[in-house]
Amino acid sequence: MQNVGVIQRYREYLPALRDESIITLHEGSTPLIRAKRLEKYLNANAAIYLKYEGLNPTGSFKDRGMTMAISKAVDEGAKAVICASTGNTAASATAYAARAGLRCYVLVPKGNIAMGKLAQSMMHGAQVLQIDGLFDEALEIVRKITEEQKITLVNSVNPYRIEGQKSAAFEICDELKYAPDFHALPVGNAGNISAYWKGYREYFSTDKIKALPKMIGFQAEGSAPIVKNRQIDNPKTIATAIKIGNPASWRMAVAARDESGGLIEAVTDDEILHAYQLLASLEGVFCEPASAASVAGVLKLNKRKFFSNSSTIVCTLTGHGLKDPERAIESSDKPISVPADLTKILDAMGL
Ligand code: AN7
Repeated sequence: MQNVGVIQRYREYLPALRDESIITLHEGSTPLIRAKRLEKYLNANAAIYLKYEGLNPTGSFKDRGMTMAISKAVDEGAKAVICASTGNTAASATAYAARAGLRCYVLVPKGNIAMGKLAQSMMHGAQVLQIDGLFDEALEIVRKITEEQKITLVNSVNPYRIEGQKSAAFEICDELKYAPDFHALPVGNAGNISAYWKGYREYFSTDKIKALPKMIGFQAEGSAPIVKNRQIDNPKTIATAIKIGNPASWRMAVAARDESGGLIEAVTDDEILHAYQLLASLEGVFCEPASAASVAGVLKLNKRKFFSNSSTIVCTLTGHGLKDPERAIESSDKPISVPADLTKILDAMGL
């Protein structure tokens, strides 16, 4: 069956749009992968699923919201769009804007965005502005720009982004035929956890599911404003995607946590990198470091026997590992150099 994209698949749950305004790269319908080797490793009597959002067209979950935000911009006659980004929003916005024929500006924190994401943004013909500053400052600036200029803001403060992103929760329920007991996510600007919670609640209120999941979110220890309940002025983490000190959807994320009876906790960079490597080596699933925060959090909670027997846990893996090749190479054993000689190669292989 052809993947028609998020808007056409879930149109009845989304704001109205004219057909001719729809801009899609056939995002969504990503795999929900059972992680049996990870379950065994955890010694957990739980079913763990990975929602592999790295398989969206630009390699992250942002495409779900971007198809909606860019289509709405087209519907409303916009000529240009702008966003601040730690990388993935920029990669997605530039691709969808290119497809729509819209001008696109992206502001990214210089030196703090993974190479793959920068490459994507540069390829799609957008104006890429690197600022000497943090994501939080970039977001403040683009908000000011869009108050004064006729440019549409496509960060997740644009409500259509959340509308599109909630489709991931629908897909999980459609596939499992129920909602998981727990849904684990990395939390950065806090739009995605809010979007999933909105999706689950809508399915609950239309009787598509009989129970709601507990939302469990994870921030990086050095960049955990929601956990610490205060803005972080100098956020630090190797997971550059979630290096955010003052999340735009802070209040919505706290509501998702509290209404669902879940939690938002911190995981260290070491815990993130450990989960990142485990996913690749145990499950064959390559995600970017920030994405692994969801699994790092599940590992941490599992150690303190947080999950009851036979729970179903879904972990969203928000972005593809190829986004950040430098981190992957840094985190792995180096390849062995050998001459093109059979005997020497067999010797190196230990055979
Ligand atoms: C891989 O691209 O904020 O909590 O500007 O790229 O919804 O912000 C990215 C965020 C998790 C956090 N995982 O999601 C941006 C940006 C990855 C991400 C998050 C991001 P939110």
